[in-house]
Amino acid sequence: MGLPISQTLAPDGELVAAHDFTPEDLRGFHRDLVLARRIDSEAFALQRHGELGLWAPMLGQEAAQIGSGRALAPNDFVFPSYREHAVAWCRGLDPALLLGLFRGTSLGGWDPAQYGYALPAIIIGAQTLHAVGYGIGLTLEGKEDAVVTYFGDGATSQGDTNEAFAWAASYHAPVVFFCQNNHYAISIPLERQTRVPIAQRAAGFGFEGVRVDGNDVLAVHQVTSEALAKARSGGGPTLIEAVTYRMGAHTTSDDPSRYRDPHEADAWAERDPLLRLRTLLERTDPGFAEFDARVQAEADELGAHLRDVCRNLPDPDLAELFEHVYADLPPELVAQREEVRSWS
Ligand SMILES: Cc1ncc(C[n+]2csc(CCOP(=O)(O)OP(=O)(O)O)c2C)c(N)n1
Repeated sequence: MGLPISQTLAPDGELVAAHDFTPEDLRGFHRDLVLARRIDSEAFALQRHGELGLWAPMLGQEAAQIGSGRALAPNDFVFPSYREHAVAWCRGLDPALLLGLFRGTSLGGWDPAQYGYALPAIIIGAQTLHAVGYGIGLTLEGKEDAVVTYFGDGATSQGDTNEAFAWAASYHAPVVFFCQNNHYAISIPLERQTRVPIAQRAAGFGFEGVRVDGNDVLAVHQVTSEALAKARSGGGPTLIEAVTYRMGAHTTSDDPSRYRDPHEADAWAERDPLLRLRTLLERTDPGFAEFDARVQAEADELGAHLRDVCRNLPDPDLAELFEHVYADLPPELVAQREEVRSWS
Protein backbone atom coordinates (compact mmCIF):
# COMPACT_ATOMS: atom_id res chain seq x y z
CA MET A 1 0.00 0.00 0.00
CA GLY A 2 1.11 3.58 -0.62
CA LEU A 3 4.45 5.18 -1.11
CA PRO A 4 7.39 3.61 -2.94
CA ILE A 5 10.73 3.12 -1.14
CA SER A 6 13.59 5.11 -2.69
CA GLN A 7 16.70 3.09 -3.31
CA THR A 8 19.99 3.85 -5.07
CA LEU A 9 22.23 1.01 -3.89
CA ALA A 10 20.67 -2.45 -3.71
CA PRO A 11 21.65 -5.00 -1.03
CA ASP A 12 23.85 -6.85 -3.53
CA GLY A 13 25.93 -3.71 -4.12
CA GLU A 14 24.36 -2.92 -7.50
CA LEU A 15 23.47 0.67 -8.33
CA VAL A 16 19.78 0.77 -9.23
CA ALA A 17 19.41 4.54 -9.69
CA ALA A 18 21.56 7.43 -10.87
CA HIS A 19 23.48 9.51 -8.33
CA ASP A 20 25.85 12.50 -8.22
CA PHE A 21 28.38 11.23 -5.70
CA THR A 22 32.07 11.36 -6.57
CA PRO A 23 34.41 8.41 -5.87
CA GLU A 24 35.72 10.45 -2.91
CA ASP A 25 32.19 10.87 -1.55
CA LEU A 26 31.69 7.11 -1.68
CA ARG A 27 34.94 6.53 0.20
CA GLY A 28 33.87 9.14 2.75
CA PHE A 29 30.61 7.28 3.34
CA HIS A 30 32.50 4.02 3.77
CA ARG A 31 34.85 5.61 6.31
CA ASP A 32 31.94 7.10 8.25
CA LEU A 33 30.03 3.81 8.29
CA VAL A 34 33.03 1.84 9.51
CA LEU A 35 33.94 4.36 12.22
CA ALA A 36 30.32 4.68 13.34
CA ARG A 37 30.06 0.91 13.71
CA ARG A 38 33.27 0.93 15.71
CA ILE A 39 31.98 3.62 18.08
CA ASP A 40 28.93 1.46 18.67
CA SER A 41 30.69 -1.88 19.10
CA GLU A 42 33.32 -0.33 21.36
CA ALA A 43 30.70 1.26 23.60
CA PHE A 44 28.80 -2.03 23.70
CA ALA A 45 31.97 -3.84 24.81
CA LEU A 46 32.66 -1.18 27.43
CA GLN A 47 29.22 -1.81 28.87
CA ARG A 48 29.88 -5.55 28.98
CA HIS A 49 33.12 -4.82 30.84
CA GLY A 50 31.15 -2.86 33.44
CA GLU A 51 32.51 0.51 32.32
CA LEU A 52 29.12 1.86 31.17
CA GLY A 53 25.82 1.41 32.96
CA LEU A 54 23.90 1.08 29.70
CA TRP A 55 24.26 1.51 25.93
CA ALA A 56 21.65 1.85 23.18
CA PRO A 57 23.19 0.07 20.17
CA MET A 58 22.60 1.35 16.65
CA LEU A 59 23.94 -1.74 14.85
CA GLY A 60 22.23 -1.85 11.45
CA GLN A 61 21.12 1.78 11.49
CA GLU A 62 24.44 3.32 10.41
CA ALA A 63 23.39 4.19 6.86
CA ALA A 64 20.21 5.93 7.99
CA GLN A 65 22.25 8.06 10.37
CA ILE A 66 25.33 8.74 8.22
CA GLY A 67 23.28 9.37 5.07
CA SER A 68 21.10 11.94 6.82
CA GLY A 69 23.82 13.33 9.11
CA ARG A 70 26.14 14.09 6.18
CA ALA A 71 23.31 15.95 4.42
CA LEU A 72 23.16 18.54 7.21
CA ALA A 73 24.66 22.02 6.87
CA PRO A 74 26.69 23.53 9.73
CA ASN A 75 23.86 25.88 10.77
CA ASP A 76 21.17 23.19 10.85
CA PHE A 77 20.13 22.00 14.27
CA VAL A 78 19.50 18.41 15.36
CA PHE A 79 17.18 17.16 18.09
CA PRO A 80 18.07 13.47 18.54
CA SER A 81 16.76 10.64 20.67
CA TYR A 82 19.30 8.46 22.51
CA ARG A 83 20.42 6.23 19.61
CA GLU A 84 21.86 8.71 17.08
CA HIS A 85 25.54 8.14 17.82
CA ALA A 86 26.48 8.32 14.13
CA VAL A 87 24.62 11.60 13.63
CA ALA A 88 26.59 12.99 16.59
CA TRP A 89 29.73 11.83 14.77
CA CYS A 90 28.62 13.78 11.67
CA ARG A 91 28.11 16.89 13.82
CA GLY A 92 31.76 16.73 14.90
CA LEU A 93 31.31 15.55 18.48
CA ASP A 94 34.18 13.54 19.89
CA PRO A 95 32.32 10.23 20.39
CA ALA A 96 33.86 10.00 23.84
CA LEU A 97 31.50 12.83 24.78
CA LEU A 98 28.59 10.41 24.29
CA LEU A 99 29.84 8.07 26.98
CA GLY A 100 29.44 10.21 30.11
CA LEU A 101 25.68 9.95 30.13
CA PHE A 102 25.85 6.15 29.75
CA ARG A 103 28.56 5.87 32.40
CA GLY A 104 26.55 8.03 34.74
CA THR A 105 29.20 10.72 35.11
CA SER A 106 27.44 13.47 33.19
CA LEU A 107 23.95 14.79 32.62
CA GLY A 108 24.64 15.53 28.98
CA GLY A 109 28.21 16.19 28.08
CA TRP A 110 28.37 18.98 25.50
CA ASP A 111 27.11 22.42 24.61
CA PRO A 112 24.27 21.91 22.06
CA ALA A 113 24.90 25.34 20.52
CA GLN A 114 28.51 24.45 19.72
CA TYR A 115 27.58 21.43 17.61
CA GLY A 116 24.01 22.19 16.54
CA TYR A 117 23.18 18.94 18.30
CA ALA A 118 20.87 18.83 21.32
CA LEU A 119 21.39 16.55 24.30
CA PRO A 120 19.75 13.10 24.03
CA ALA A 121 16.01 12.89 24.70
CA ILE A 122 15.08 9.83 26.75
CA ILE A 123 11.39 10.76 26.89
CA ILE A 124 10.04 9.19 23.72
CA GLY A 125 8.98 11.82 21.19
CA ALA A 126 9.68 14.88 23.38
CA GLN A 127 12.40 16.08 21.02
CA THR A 128 9.95 16.38 18.12
CA LEU A 129 8.19 19.24 19.89
CA HIS A 130 11.50 20.86 20.79
CA ALA A 131 12.42 20.76 17.11
CA VAL A 132 9.18 22.37 15.99
CA GLY A 133 9.49 25.13 18.58
CA TYR A 134 13.04 25.77 17.42
CA GLY A 135 11.93 25.69 13.78
CA ILE A 136 9.12 28.19 14.34
CA GLY A 137 11.69 30.38 16.12
CA LEU A 138 13.97 30.24 13.07
CA THR A 139 11.12 31.36 10.84
CA LEU A 140 10.23 34.24 13.15
CA GLU A 141 13.86 35.35 13.10
CA GLY A 142 13.92 35.20 9.28
CA LYS A 143 16.66 32.57 9.19
CA GLU A 144 16.99 30.05 6.37
CA ASP A 145 18.25 27.08 8.35
CA ALA A 146 16.60 23.72 8.88
CA VAL A 147 15.92 21.57 11.91
CA VAL A 148 16.00 17.79 11.97
CA THR A 149 14.57 15.59 14.65
CA TYR A 150 15.24 11.86 14.92
CA PHE A 151 12.87 9.37 16.47
CA GLY A 152 11.82 5.74 16.20
CA ASP A 153 8.74 3.98 14.86
CA GLY A 154 7.40 3.63 18.40
CA ALA A 155 7.58 7.40 18.90
CA THR A 156 4.99 7.89 16.16
CA SER A 157 2.38 6.59 18.63
CA GLN A 158 3.23 9.29 21.17
CA GLY A 159 0.97 12.30 21.59
CA ASP A 160 4.00 14.60 21.50
CA THR A 161 4.99 13.43 18.03
CA ASN A 162 1.49 13.86 16.64
CA GLU A 163 1.26 17.31 18.20
CA ALA A 164 4.61 18.16 16.63
CA PHE A 165 3.32 17.07 13.21
CA ALA A 166 0.21 19.25 13.62
CA TRP A 167 2.16 22.33 14.72
CA ALA A 168 4.83 21.93 12.06
CA ALA A 169 2.16 21.65 9.36
CA SER A 170 0.09 24.60 10.45
CA TYR A 171 3.14 26.85 11.01
CA HIS A 172 4.92 25.55 7.92
CA ALA A 173 7.97 24.98 10.12
CA PRO A 174 11.36 24.17 8.52
CA VAL A 175 11.52 20.76 10.18
CA VAL A 176 12.60 17.42 8.79
CA PHE A 177 11.08 14.62 10.85
CA PHE A 178 13.46 11.70 10.45
CA CYS A 179 11.93 8.44 11.60
CA GLN A 180 14.25 5.47 11.79
CA ASN A 181 11.77 2.68 11.40
CA ASN A 182 13.88 -0.06 12.97
CA HIS A 183 10.75 -2.23 13.33
CA TYR A 184 10.64 -2.43 17.12
CA ALA A 185 9.84 -0.24 20.10
CA ILE A 186 11.66 -2.41 22.62
CA SER A 187 9.54 -5.59 22.19
CA ILE A 188 6.56 -4.04 20.37
CA PRO A 189 6.69 -4.69 16.61
CA LEU A 190 5.88 -2.10 13.98
CA GLU A 191 2.52 -3.77 13.18
CA ARG A 192 1.23 -2.64 16.58
CA GLN A 193 2.15 1.02 15.97
CA THR A 194 0.41 1.75 12.69
CA ARG A 195 -2.01 0.35 10.10
CA VAL A 196 -0.31 2.23 7.23
CA PRO A 197 3.33 2.93 6.39
CA ILE A 198 4.68 5.60 8.73
CA ALA A 199 5.55 8.07 5.94
CA GLN A 200 1.96 7.94 4.73
CA ARG A 201 0.71 9.39 8.00
CA ALA A 202 2.23 12.79 7.08
CA ALA A 203 -0.48 13.32 4.47
CA GLY A 204 -3.13 13.41 7.16
CA PHE A 205 -1.34 16.33 8.76
CA GLY A 206 -0.93 18.13 5.45
CA PHE A 207 2.71 17.64 4.53
CA GLU A 208 4.86 15.32 2.48
CA GLY A 209 6.06 11.93 3.65
CA VAL A 210 8.77 9.95 1.87
CA ARG A 211 10.00 6.40 2.35
CA VAL A 212 13.58 5.47 1.78
CA ASP A 213 15.64 2.31 2.13
CA GLY A 214 17.33 3.16 5.44
CA ASN A 215 20.18 0.73 4.79
CA ASP A 216 21.13 2.57 1.61
CA VAL A 217 23.40 5.46 2.59
CA LEU A 218 23.22 7.03 -0.88
CA ALA A 219 19.44 7.13 -1.11
CA VAL A 220 19.11 8.39 2.46
CA HIS A 221 21.55 11.23 1.73
CA GLN A 222 19.60 12.13 -1.39
CA VAL A 223 16.13 12.29 0.18
CA THR A 224 17.40 14.09 3.28
CA SER A 225 19.23 16.70 1.19
CA GLU A 226 16.01 17.35 -0.73
CA ALA A 227 13.91 17.65 2.43
CA LEU A 228 16.45 20.01 4.02
CA ALA A 229 16.61 22.19 0.92
CA LYS A 230 12.84 22.36 0.89
CA ALA A 231 12.72 23.32 4.58
CA ARG A 232 15.36 26.03 4.18
CA SER A 233 13.56 27.60 1.21
CA GLY A 234 10.21 27.90 2.96
CA GLY A 235 8.70 24.64 1.71
CA GLY A 236 7.71 23.43 5.18
CA PRO A 237 8.11 20.09 6.91
CA THR A 238 8.77 16.60 5.54
CA LEU A 239 8.48 13.24 7.25
CA ILE A 240 11.19 10.82 6.15
CA GLU A 241 10.67 7.18 7.01
CA ALA A 242 13.98 5.36 6.77
CA VAL A 243 13.10 1.68 6.62
CA THR A 244 15.84 -0.12 8.54
CA TYR A 245 16.31 -2.71 11.26
CA ARG A 246 17.74 -2.73 14.74
CA MET A 247 20.07 -5.71 14.41
CA GLY A 248 20.97 -5.78 18.09
CA ALA A 249 19.07 -5.33 21.32
CA HIS A 250 17.06 -2.24 22.25
CA THR A 251 19.65 -1.53 24.94
CA THR A 252 22.24 -3.64 26.69
CA SER A 253 19.50 -4.47 29.24
CA ASP A 254 17.25 -6.04 26.61
CA ASP A 255 17.12 -9.61 25.27
CA PRO A 256 15.54 -9.59 21.78
CA SER A 257 15.48 -13.41 21.62
CA ARG A 258 12.49 -13.20 24.00
CA TYR A 259 10.30 -11.54 21.37
CA ARG A 260 11.97 -11.80 17.94
CA ASP A 261 12.20 -14.59 15.39
CA PRO A 262 15.94 -15.18 14.74
CA HIS A 263 15.24 -15.79 11.03
CA GLU A 264 13.99 -12.24 10.74
CA ALA A 265 17.32 -10.88 12.01
CA ASP A 266 19.22 -13.19 9.64
CA ALA A 267 17.28 -11.84 6.67
CA TRP A 268 18.14 -8.27 7.65
CA ALA A 269 21.82 -9.16 8.16
CA GLU A 270 21.89 -9.78 4.40
CA ARG A 271 20.85 -6.16 3.96
CA ASP A 272 23.68 -4.89 6.17
CA PRO A 273 24.29 -1.24 5.22
CA LEU A 274 28.09 -1.56 5.43
CA LEU A 275 28.29 -4.64 3.23
CA ARG A 276 26.45 -3.20 0.26
CA LEU A 277 28.69 -0.14 -0.05
CA ARG A 278 31.78 -2.30 0.49
CA THR A 279 30.62 -4.60 -2.32
CA LEU A 280 30.20 -1.64 -4.67
CA LEU A 281 33.61 -0.17 -3.80
CA GLU A 282 35.42 -3.49 -4.07
CA ARG A 283 34.06 -3.80 -7.58
CA THR A 284 34.50 -0.24 -8.80
CA ASP A 285 37.31 1.48 -6.84
CA PRO A 286 40.78 0.17 -7.78
CA GLY A 287 42.52 1.59 -4.67
CA PHE A 288 39.82 0.50 -2.26
CA ALA A 289 41.74 -2.27 -0.44
CA GLU A 290 44.47 0.17 0.52
CA PHE A 291 41.98 2.85 1.55
CA ASP A 292 40.03 0.34 3.59
CA ALA A 293 43.16 -0.76 5.46
CA ARG A 294 43.73 2.85 6.50
CA VAL A 295 40.12 3.16 7.65
CA GLN A 296 40.43 -0.03 9.72
CA ALA A 297 43.59 1.33 11.37
CA GLU A 298 41.73 4.56 12.09
CA ALA A 299 38.91 2.53 13.65
CA ASP A 300 41.40 0.77 15.94
CA GLU A 301 42.77 4.12 17.05
CA LEU A 302 39.27 5.45 17.68
CA GLY A 303 38.45 2.35 19.73
CA ALA A 304 41.57 2.82 21.89
CA HIS A 305 40.67 6.49 22.37
CA LEU A 306 37.13 5.61 23.51
CA ARG A 307 38.38 3.00 26.00
CA ASP A 308 40.96 5.37 27.36
CA VAL A 309 38.63 8.35 27.80
CA CYS A 310 35.84 6.21 29.22
CA ARG A 311 37.96 4.66 31.95
CA ASN A 312 39.31 8.06 32.93
CA LEU A 313 36.06 10.01 33.06
CA PRO A 314 36.11 11.81 36.40
CA ASP A 315 33.39 11.10 38.97
CA PRO A 316 31.13 14.13 39.14
CA ASP A 317 30.44 16.26 42.16
CA LEU A 318 26.92 15.17 43.14
CA ALA A 319 25.88 18.77 43.76
CA GLU A 320 26.29 19.37 40.00
CA LEU A 321 22.81 17.85 39.71
CA PHE A 322 21.47 21.23 40.73
CA GLU A 323 23.17 23.17 37.95
CA HIS A 324 21.97 24.06 34.45
CA VAL A 325 18.22 24.33 35.12
CA TYR A 326 17.67 27.48 37.19
CA ALA A 327 19.64 30.71 36.87
CA ASP A 328 18.76 31.31 40.55
CA LEU A 329 18.02 28.21 42.56
CA PRO A 330 14.79 28.36 44.61
CA PRO A 331 15.40 28.10 48.38
CA GLU A 332 14.13 24.52 48.70
CA LEU A 333 16.61 23.34 46.06
CA VAL A 334 19.42 25.27 47.74
CA ALA A 335 18.55 23.30 50.90
CA GLN A 336 18.57 20.01 48.95
CA ARG A 337 21.89 20.85 47.36
CA GLU A 338 23.42 21.52 50.79
CA GLU A 339 22.08 18.21 52.04
CA VAL A 340 23.61 16.40 49.05
CA ARG A 341 26.93 18.15 49.68
CA SER A 342 26.89 16.97 53.29
CA TRP A 343 26.90 13.34 52.08
CA SER A 344 30.42 13.51 50.68
C1 LIG B 1 7.28 8.87 27.19
C2 LIG B 1 8.00 7.56 27.33
N1 LIG B 1 7.30 6.42 27.41
C3 LIG B 1 7.95 5.23 27.53
C4 LIG B 1 9.32 5.21 27.60
C5 LIG B 1 10.04 3.87 27.73
N2 LIG B 1 10.71 3.54 26.47
C6 LIG B 1 12.02 3.70 26.30
S1 LIG B 1 12.53 3.28 24.77
C7 LIG B 1 10.97 2.87 24.29
C8 LIG B 1 10.70 2.37 22.88
C9 LIG B 1 10.99 3.41 21.83
O1 LIG B 1 10.89 2.83 20.55
P1 LIG B 1 11.10 3.67 19.24
O2 LIG B 1 10.45 4.99 19.36
O3 LIG B 1 10.71 2.82 18.09
O4 LIG B 1 12.67 3.96 19.20
P2 LIG B 1 13.90 2.96 19.20
O5 LIG B 1 14.30 2.76 20.65
O6 LIG B 1 13.48 1.69 18.54
O7 LIG B 1 15.00 3.67 18.47
C10 LIG B 1 10.07 3.05 25.33
C11 LIG B 1 8.63 2.75 25.26
C12 LIG B 1 10.02 6.43 27.54
N3 LIG B 1 11.36 6.49 27.57
N4 LIG B 1 9.34 7.60 27.38
